Order: sequence, then structure tokens, then C-alpha cells
Amino acid sequence: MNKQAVVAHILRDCFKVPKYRQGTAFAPANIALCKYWGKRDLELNLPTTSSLSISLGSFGAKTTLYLQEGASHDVVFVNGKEVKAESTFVQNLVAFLDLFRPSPFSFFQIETEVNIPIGAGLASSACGFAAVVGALNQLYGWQLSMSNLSILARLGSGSAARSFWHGFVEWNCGVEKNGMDSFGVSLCEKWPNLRIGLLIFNAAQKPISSRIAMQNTVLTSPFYKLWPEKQACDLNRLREAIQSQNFIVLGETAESNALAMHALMLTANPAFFYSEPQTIAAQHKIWHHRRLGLPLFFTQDAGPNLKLLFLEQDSEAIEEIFPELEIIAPFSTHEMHPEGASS
Ligand code: 2P0
Repeated sequence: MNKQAVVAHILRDCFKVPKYRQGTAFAPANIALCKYWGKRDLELNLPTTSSLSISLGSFGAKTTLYLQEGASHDVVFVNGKEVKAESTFVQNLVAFLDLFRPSPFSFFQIETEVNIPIGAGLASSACGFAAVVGALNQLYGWQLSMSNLSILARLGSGSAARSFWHGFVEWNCGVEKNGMDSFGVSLCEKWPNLRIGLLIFNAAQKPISSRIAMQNTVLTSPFYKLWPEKQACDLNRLREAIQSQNFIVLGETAESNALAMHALMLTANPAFFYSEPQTIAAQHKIWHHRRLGLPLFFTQDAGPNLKLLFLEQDSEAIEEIFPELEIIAPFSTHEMHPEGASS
């Protein structure tokens, strides 16, 4: 099955032309505590395993879409600056919007405000595609369910399936070939004193995209066959830790899951390593302070930056160790349903 068939199925009873002049939606970035690393279907971005994330509150993407009558191509602005049509970012977005044009000769103006570094392993493609889908939902007046929005966003980028909610989100891998059972689900538990610290060493575009790194790992790592079992175990531990608010189990499990993902990449051919010297130095620092009794953990995505996990009461001590830390309180936001979704 291809993307067009999934879109046609989801939008079978929906407006085919925009109902409004513009559509706007915000989607939060999300950080996986149990990672998505490997696909069972490359076309539909269907994952081999389920994953679980925490959203970053007001950090994310806000996108407005306009249909531009008479235009000859899409125009994309990020934070007020036009992005070149030749860039991979615009090409991916244009290919995604091809799925939703009222006619092949209709083009969009896309204006996105992003308050996290793009392409630095901070899940900007996730919130980017989720915000675009939310904005399309508004523009066309589709009033789609959250699960259908999540499925559509997954066609742009897998992790976007998790960017429609605040708080904890689980993305079920599903078993259906068409992926209609593979979408995000919001977990109801809140954890108000949980904190995420962004430790950004390098916000430049990463040299190898996670899409390529992920597929290369699946195809060449002799240890990839162990990954589904590790994921199932970590997912259970995380669910239990969230339910019982056991921070140590949450931190240990998330850190172990990230390290296992990076270990898999080291065993791929060619091997690749997203960490930089500063990443490793910070990891040692975290382990050192943990040995001294500080409950501090990290997770790392497809980039050199770290996301620290800790509790509010330890914020001051942790800021002393990492003064450059950007601290996020993921549950402080009042609006628990991002705009652009119907329920
Ligand atoms: C995650 N990452 O769970 C994992 C952990 C990066 C490391 O999802 O090919 O950009 O577009 O489906 O979603 C990044 O991969 O990949 C990612 P595609 P995506 O957050």
C-alpha cells in the first residue's frame, strides 16, 4: 500500500478543497524515552516496535498554511525567512503536500515558527509534520480524529505520530499492513515535577539523517534482532514507572534504551556515532554525579545533544553542574490538546 491510498482512505468523506483561507496549528516537539529505531514498512513509516515519548510543552512548531491561487510552486518560510526550494527540508515538505493538493496545480504558502533547533536531533521533523497536518485539518475543515491526524503525520515522518498531545504518548507499532492501527495514544498520567533539560552542544544539521541511519542499522547490525525484545521490556518498565511515578526506574530505563540504540549504530556497517567529545564528557559528568546520589539521567537521539531527565527539586543542583541547560517543565502547559485536532 502507498501513501496516496492511505490518504484517500482517511479523507474519503472529507472536503477535497479548502474550506477556509488559512489553517494554523501548533504541535509540540517530543522526546522518545523508548525509541523508534527501525521500520517494518519504509513507504508508510511503520515501525518495527512501539515507542513512548514525552512532549516538550510549548517547544515545537506553529504552522500556518495558505492556498496560493495562481502560484507556480510552494513557498516555505521558517521563522520569517524563506527556505530555498532546493533544500532537503523543502523538498520533503513539498512531496508531503503533494498528497493533499486540491489539484496538481495548486500550491501552498507555508509559514512555520519553530522554537527548537532544526535537524539537531531535537525532533523538529516530528513537530514540523504534525503542525502541517494540524494546519491542513483546519484549512480544509476536515475535523479528523486524533488517531487519523497521527496516521497522516506519520506518513511525513514516523515520530510525528507522537506530536499531537502534551505529556506522555505511546505510538503503537500496529500489525496491519496499511498501518491503520499504527498511531499515537496519549497516556493520561501527569507528572508535574518532572523536568527535561536540553543540553545543546551542536545545533547544526546532522551529517547522516536518522532515516538513513535507522535503515542501515536494521540491514547491517547483527544485534538488531535483539532490539524488539529490549523494546518490549523497556516499554513495560516505562509504563509502570509512569503509573507509579517511580522516577529512578523511568530515568534508568530511558537512559538504557538510548544507549542501546546508539550501541546498535556502532555495530552497523558502516558504523556511525552521533556523539561528540562534549556529549561523552557530559555523560561521564552525569554518571559521576549520580554515583554521588543525584537522581539525574539522560537520553540521546540521532544527534550529539543530550536531554536530561530530573525532578524539579533537583533543578538548582543540576543547573550548577550544567549552567547552559535549558529547562522544560513538560506538564506546566494548561492547553493539553494542541490546536488542530478535533478531540
Ligand atoms: C525517536 N528518532 O523515537 C527516534 C530516536 C531519532 C532517534 O524518530 O524516517 O525523523 O522520518 O520516520 O521520525 C527520528 O526519526 O524518521 C526518530 P522517519 P524520524 O524519536
